Amino acid sequence: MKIYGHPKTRSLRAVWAAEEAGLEYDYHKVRLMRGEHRQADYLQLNPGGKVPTLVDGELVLTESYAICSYLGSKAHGSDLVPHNADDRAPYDQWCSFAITELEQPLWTIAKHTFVLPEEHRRPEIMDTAEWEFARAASVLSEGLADRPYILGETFTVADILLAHTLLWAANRELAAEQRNLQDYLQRCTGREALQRANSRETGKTV
Ligand SMILES: N[C@@H](CCC(=O)N[C@@H](CS)C(=O)NCC(=O)O)C(=O)O
Repeated sequence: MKIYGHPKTRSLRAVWAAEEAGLEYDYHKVRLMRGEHRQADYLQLNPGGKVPTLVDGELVLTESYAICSYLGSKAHGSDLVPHNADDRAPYDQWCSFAITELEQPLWTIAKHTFVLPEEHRRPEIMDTAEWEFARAASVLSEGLADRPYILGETFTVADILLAHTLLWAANRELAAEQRNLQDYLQRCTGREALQRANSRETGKTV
């Protein structure tokens, strides 16, 4: 199994999931600054020229949410992805919330700061995006309440997506102000699997 990624990107989600799942994989760094994600051989795997990408035998998978869910389901005996429909329903809800509600304002900020070509950037969108992020964070805070993880006692892939997105916000000085979200972020980022994932991506030992 091979994971294509780059430090400080959404590929951390995939590597974190692989580490939580205890799976063996090769990590292949796609040097974004050198444009390796725009080269023909990489575009064959990921036509959008993005990281992460997962290759597992014949399977080529893009989209961090799909990759994390696949890796979690592949981990025998783990609860990273719920097995029954009743638990799977809120799991899907919070995974979707992470990528469509919580992440989107951050992605808007990133796009209009450094991702888009300069002529397509609209700096005036920043206030709206920050306001949207704050609104999504308060929905998450209410949903989490006083539970350790979003589904309760069990850490799942939904926590990887949510915590990675909160970490992304904190690194952009948009830390969620709610106490329960701060504790949640600390709890999730304190996991050893994340430390291993970080060293796998950066090559630095912890
Ligand atoms: N929806 C995709 C987004 C992937 C994405 O946009 N990745 C960024 C890094 S976080 C990327 O590869 N950017 C390179 C580029 O757009 O040129 C996912 O969740 O996997």
